[in-house]
Amino acid sequence: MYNDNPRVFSMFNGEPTVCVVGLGYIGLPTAAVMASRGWRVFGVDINPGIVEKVAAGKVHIVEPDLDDLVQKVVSLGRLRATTQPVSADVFVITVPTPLAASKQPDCGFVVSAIRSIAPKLRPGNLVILESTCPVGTTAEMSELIADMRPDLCLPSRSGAAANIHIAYCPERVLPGRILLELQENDRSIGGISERCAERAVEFYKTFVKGECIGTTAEVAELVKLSENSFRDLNIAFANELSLICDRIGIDVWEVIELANHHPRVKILKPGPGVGGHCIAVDPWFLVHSAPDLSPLIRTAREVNDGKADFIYQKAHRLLEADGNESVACLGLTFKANIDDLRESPSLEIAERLAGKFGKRVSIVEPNIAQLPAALTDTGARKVTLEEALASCGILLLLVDHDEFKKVSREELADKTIIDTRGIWKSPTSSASMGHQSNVRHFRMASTVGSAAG
Ligand code: SAJ
Repeated sequence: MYNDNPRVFSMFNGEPTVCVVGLGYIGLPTAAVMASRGWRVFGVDINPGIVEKVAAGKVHIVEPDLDDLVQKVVSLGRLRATTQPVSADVFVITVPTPLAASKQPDCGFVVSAIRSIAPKLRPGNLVILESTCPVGTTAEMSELIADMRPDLCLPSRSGAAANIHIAYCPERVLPGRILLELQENDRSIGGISERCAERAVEFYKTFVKGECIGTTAEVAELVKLSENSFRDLNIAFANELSLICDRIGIDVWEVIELANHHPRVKILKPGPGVGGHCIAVDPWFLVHSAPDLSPLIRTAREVNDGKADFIYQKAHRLLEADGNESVACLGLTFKANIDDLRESPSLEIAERLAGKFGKRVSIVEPNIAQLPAALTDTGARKVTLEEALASCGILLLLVDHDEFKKVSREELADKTIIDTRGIWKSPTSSASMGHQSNVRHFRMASTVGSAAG
C-alpha cells in the first residue's frame, strides 16, 4: 500500500523508520506526509502540549487538510509523537532558527536537536537538516556529532569511509499550500559528501514528486537564503512604489496592474510589511555573512519593516484627528487565511495602536481564538467582523482574509478606510492600500486609463 519505492526501502532492514525532530509548521506536515508514504515516523517535540495533541491525532496549527492526514496516520500507527528522539534509520531536523536581538542567526535549537539525536545514532543512519541556516551550519553539525560520537565515522572527517551520512535539504513550502507543495516542489539537496547527497536524494524521492537535485550542503544552504531574500527584495520594491504613489496621489494597485501587462514585468503586492518566520528573517542571515557586500538585501529588509511604521502613522493620525472615533484592525496574522502570527507586521501595527489608543481599538481575526498576550491588557477587544462594521468608523484592513473580501460596498460606504492589501479598491474609492488618494480612475471598455478627478 505504501511502499512505492522498494529500492530505497530495501536499503533498510525491516520497516524503515524516520525520526522528525521539531513538530512545527514544517515538521508536522513533513512527518505526516512521510508516514502516509511508507515510513514509520516518530515525531519529536520538546513541547509536551504539542506531543500530547499529535499523539491524539490532532494538530496545533491551521493548515488545509493537515488535520485529516494527521488523524489518519496516527490512527494507523504510522506516526507517533514523543518528547525524546528514538533510534531510526533517518533523522530529519525541522526546528526553528530565530534571529537574535542583534539580527544574528540563532542556531541554538539546531544544536540542541543534534545533541539530542547524537546518542541515538547508529552506523548507516542518514541525518538531514531542513531548518534555514547560515552557510556552513551543516558541516558544523557534522563536526558536533563527530565530537560527541567518536565511535562513528562522520563525512566531515572520514570522507568516503563515513558510516553516517549528513545532508541539508531546505523546505520551500508555502503556508496554506504545505501538503501540496511538500510533494510537488523540486528540492535542492546538499550533501557533506557526494554519497551523502545521493542517499538524501533517494530518501526524498520516496515522498517528493518534484525533481530532487543533489548538490553540496553549502550550496543548498545558500540557495534557501537566496530564495527568500529574492522575494523580500521584490516585495520591498512594491512597498517602496506604494510610498511613492502615496506621495504623488496615484493608485499603486492600478500602476502595478498596468505595469504587469509588460511581458517581462511582474511586480509583487504592497502590504503592511513582510511577516512570517522566513522572508522577514532569512535575509538577515545573508547580511550577517557579508555585511559589507549586502546593502541591497539590508535595505529591502528596512523598507519592508518601515512599511509597518508608515501604516501605523497613517492610522495614528486619523485617531488623533477625531477623539471620538474608533478603529477596527482587520487581521493580525502575517498573511491571509492562516493562524500564524510570527513576525506579523499586522500584529505589530495593532499592538502599537492598542498601546496608544486602548479601547478605541477593536480587533477582528477569524483564525485565532484569543488575542495574543501583548494585546490583552491594552483595552483593545476582539470582536466579530459584524460588530466592527457596526461600531468602528475607521477600518484598517491589514490581512486579506477571505472573510474581509466579502464585505460589500454598502457596508463600507460611510467608513474611513485604510486598505493595505488593495482588496476594497473601487473606481470611486479614495483610499486603497493605505493611501488616501484623491485620484479617481476611469476604466473604459477597450482600454484602461486614469485621470485625476
Ligand atoms: N507579501 C507581500 N506581498 C507579496 C507577497 C507576500 O506583502 O506580493 C508578504 C505576505 O503578506 C507575508 C510575507 O510577505 O507577510 C511572506 O509571505 P509569502 O507568501 O511571500 O511567503 P511565506 O513566508 O509564507 O513563505 C516563504 C516562501 N518563500 C518564497 O516564496 C521564496 C516559501 O516558499 C518558503 O518555504 C517559506 O518562505 C519558508 O519557510 O522559508
